[in-house]
Order: sequence, then C-alpha cells, then structure tokens
Amino acid sequence: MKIKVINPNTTESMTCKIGEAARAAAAPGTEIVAVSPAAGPVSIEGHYDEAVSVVGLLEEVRQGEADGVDGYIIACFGDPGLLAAREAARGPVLGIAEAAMHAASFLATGFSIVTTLARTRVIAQHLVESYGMTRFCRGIRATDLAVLDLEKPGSEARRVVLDECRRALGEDGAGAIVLGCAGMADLAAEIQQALRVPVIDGVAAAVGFVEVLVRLGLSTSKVGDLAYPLPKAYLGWLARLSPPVVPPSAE
Ligand code: 2AL
Repeated sequence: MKIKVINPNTTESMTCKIGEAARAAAAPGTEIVAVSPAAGPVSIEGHYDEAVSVVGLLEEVRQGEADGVDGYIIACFGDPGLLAAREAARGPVLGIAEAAMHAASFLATGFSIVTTLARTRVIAQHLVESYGMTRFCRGIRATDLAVLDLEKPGSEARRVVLDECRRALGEDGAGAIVLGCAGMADLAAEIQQALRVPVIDGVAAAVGFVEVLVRLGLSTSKVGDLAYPLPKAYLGWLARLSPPVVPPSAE
C-alpha cells in the first residue's frame, strides 16, 4: 500500500520529520511517500497561507493519482484543501487535525489542542466545530511559537510545548492532548512519557486510519459532492489544474 503524505508547506526539514513520523507509525508493507509542493509558503500560519498552499497540495494529489497512490494525508493542522483533495482522489484523504481529534475522542472524554501562533487558534476552532468535536474539545492553547521555530535545533520550542501541554491538563480538565502542528510530530512520545496522558500527533494517527480504510477496501465516495471535479477550462497560470482529474480506472 502506498500512502502519500503531503506537507502543504515547502520547508524540506519539516517534510523529512513528517515522513519519519509517518514511517514509524506505518505497518510493514506500507510505503510512505512524504512530499511538499514545489511552490508555496514555507509555513502555514493563517487563512491566506492556507488558501495559497492548496494549489500546490492539489497538484501533488493529481500527481499521486497518476502514480497509483492508495491514500493521502494532508500534514498541516488546518487540514487545508481537505474536501477539494477528496474530490480529486480515488482513495481516502485524511487531514491530521481530523485524525488527531477523532483519535483523542476514542481515548478521553475531553482533549486540549496545543498549537503554534495565537492567530491559528481560530482555524483549529473552526475545525473543531465542523468535525463535531465541540463536545470533546476543552481548550485550544497557543504557544506563540512560529511554525519554523519548531525546526530550529536547540531552540526552546520543545520545552515551551511541553509546558503548555502541562498547563492544558491542569487548567482545562483535558484527559488527552492533541498536538496542533505537523512540526510537533517528533514531540508526541516524549510529552506523553512526561505527562502520562495520551498525546496525539495527527500524522501518526492519520497513517493508522488510512491504512485501515485502504485495507478494508474503502475509498472516497464518488457519489455527490466528492465526485471528480466537473470538466471545465481553467485559464491562465492555473490551466494545468483544470479538470478532468482522470480517474485511474479511466486511463
Ligand atoms: C501548521 C502545520 O501543521 N504546518 C504548518 O505550516 N502550519 N499548523 C499550525 N497550527 O501552525
């Protein structure tokens, strides 16, 4: 089984870290292909970054369809372009935020999300609401770390994230922690060991969920709104993204 993990930002060190986390979670026989788009923001920290990142993300999904990918993971905590990617893909597409929140809801009656900059809290809040997770989410806590702070060796980032997770347990009444950035994928195990509650990295959780869906022979519904995009012209520099997205079976 081939799973394509797309980091929608263009920072290579983060893509490598995400790939390592995905491979550590994958079953034997699963091939993880971790990529970032050729063009786009170096980090995704707001609505504008998200919107622009989706173009490169969709190019990666279209390439993945040509390459016989079985399932996809969008490895950014805002799950940018999730439904658009599902339209373009045959196999399952999961975002790391939805995967992490669902995993947390299996393990605790309440979780807190610990994320990066305060301005990204509203993005997580919208996802909590659209995924029906309001009942489980006890808090969304910003650390005021920039995404790329997590990439700096020897920075204070690890300690800052751990301290905020500890505060979340004490002050929010959460029984589990959801890490709110793909750049935190390498922190889950040590924070879980330190705090002795489930700490969920969405990259690892999404790998497990995609593997199960593919193993069960389940793919994205092509009936209704997730059907392949309608054929039409796209003009100018986006012409290469114009549908049809040719389903593998039709090639
Ligand atoms: C993220 C993430 O996961 N990747 C990125 O560039 N920004 N999320 C976040 N909350 O900052």
